[in-house]
Amino acid sequence: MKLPPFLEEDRIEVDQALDRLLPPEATMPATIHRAMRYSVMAGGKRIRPALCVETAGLFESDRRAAIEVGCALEFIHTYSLIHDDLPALDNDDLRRGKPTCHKQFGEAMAILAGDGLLTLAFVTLSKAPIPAERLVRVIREISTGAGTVNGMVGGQVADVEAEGKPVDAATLEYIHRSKTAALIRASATAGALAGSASEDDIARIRRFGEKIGWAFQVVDDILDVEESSAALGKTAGKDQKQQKATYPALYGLEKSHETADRLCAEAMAELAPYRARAERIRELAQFLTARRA
Ligand code: GRG
Repeated sequence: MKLPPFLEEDRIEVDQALDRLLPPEATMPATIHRAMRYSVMAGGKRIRPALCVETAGLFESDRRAAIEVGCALEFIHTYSLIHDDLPALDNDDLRRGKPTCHKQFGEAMAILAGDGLLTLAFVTLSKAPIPAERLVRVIREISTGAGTVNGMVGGQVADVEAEGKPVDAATLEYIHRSKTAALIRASATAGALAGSASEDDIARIRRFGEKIGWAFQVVDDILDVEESSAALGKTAGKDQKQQKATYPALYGLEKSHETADRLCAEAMAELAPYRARAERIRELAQFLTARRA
């Protein structure tokens, strides 16, 4: 899919850094390194690294440090996709327009490639050129966002447990805010922390990330109903088939669009103090919530 020009610029830079940070394919044991590279380099939009780099750019910051933190986020995100696609979870054959990791390398190697990427994320963070006190906060922000308490894994657990059951509004909100918004919030906040943001700025960026991440998942639910598999690069219509807890299922499409718009407007309002400096982040937020794939 076509990305806006500045996002394409970030993507190219992030891809170069990912290539540098991933162990070469021939490194022993070669199979896992091939599988890790296959999934990371399969062509994601690199939204989480872009959010990290662009929020860092609002403040005094070292772009190389923000790129490396962004790569750690992309390793975690890719691990979550690999594991989510496994037969025991979503059982998907297609991801980023290619066969899923377990289809290509087998289930055992896909599980291990996910484990390897999660671990590599923290090796990468530990080496990022950021003052130690700030770096510890970056690590706490990201590990919490990826974790079980209001984080990505916790949200995934609630999502699995809600399958096939009628779900109430509070559970649906918990799933979306934890499964998807938490890592997106961590991406934006880590960027602010990697730069010279004040405590007020950090809190503001965290609220922005939370709202835009939540809106992103509502839009993802909508796209699953409205778009084809070819346009999405993954299997469309799966949510309904698997009786997943989604906004369209609980509220219908029209109300889901309204919710996405409202969350997006609330996120944008948090950026007001940064005026023209936040133009790229506004564009990115718009892309996230208007995207067609
Ligand atoms: C811990 C196993 C485990 C899963 C965590 C993230 C996740 C939960 C599951 C992945 C599937 C899914 C529907 C996630 C929702 C977030 C989302 C829309 C992911 C796709 O992200 P993009 O659009 O993908 O950034 P690319 O391929 O561009 O990186």
